[in-house]
Amino acid sequence: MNNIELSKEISYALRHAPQEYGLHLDEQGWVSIDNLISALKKQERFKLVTENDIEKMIQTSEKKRHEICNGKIRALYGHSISEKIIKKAIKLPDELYHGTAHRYVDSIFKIGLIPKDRQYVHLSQDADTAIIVGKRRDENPVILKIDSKQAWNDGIKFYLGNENIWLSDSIPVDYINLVNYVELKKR
Ligand code: HQG
Repeated sequence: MNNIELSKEISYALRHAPQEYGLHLDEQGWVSIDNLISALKKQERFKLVTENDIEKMIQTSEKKRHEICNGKIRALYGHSISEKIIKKAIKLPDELYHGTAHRYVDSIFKIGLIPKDRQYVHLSQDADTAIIVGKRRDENPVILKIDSKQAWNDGIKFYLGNENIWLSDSIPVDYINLVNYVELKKR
């Protein structure tokens, strides 16, 4: 068992398939860490997993995907389960970014950003994070700048994922602008 395997398994359980592990998320996505550990231990490769292993995995991960508090654990973003996780709406930066693939751009400029298979659209706090996200789908990703200040003023809600990731229900075309990726790379 390594940290990446453990992180992926916990993300799968807490974002996409809690029922496969006999878990039920509360409305903010929390489950008892003991219940998660018992469920993981049923698999040979996780049979020795401890709470300490999970804490270490979270601390050493390059992204803050999970959070532990008072004997509970939750995924901070990325959910696809049908029961929507309630996120707190809070004030956000004036601009946010979204990295995506060229092949999606026409559709995005027709209907806006939509959550697709997840519960929320995922937006990045800065362009560098957006480039990393976009590179998952396109070697030279398209970076979109979101006028979050205007969107917020017009009543669109944003929710905090972690310190780099913001969430929204959807982003209409009016608030989306193309950023020149070549310009970003020169910085
Ligand atoms: C695109 C990872 C066509 C959207 C990342 C994206 C992130 C549209 C794809 C987090 C569209 C969905 C989420 C439209 C949106 N037409 N395509 N109207 N609207 N799309 O994976 O934001 O490593 O669900 O541009 O780093 O790429 O797992 O979302 O390309 O933070 O922790 O549809 O997941 O984090 O893809 O990534 P995703 P995402 P982890």
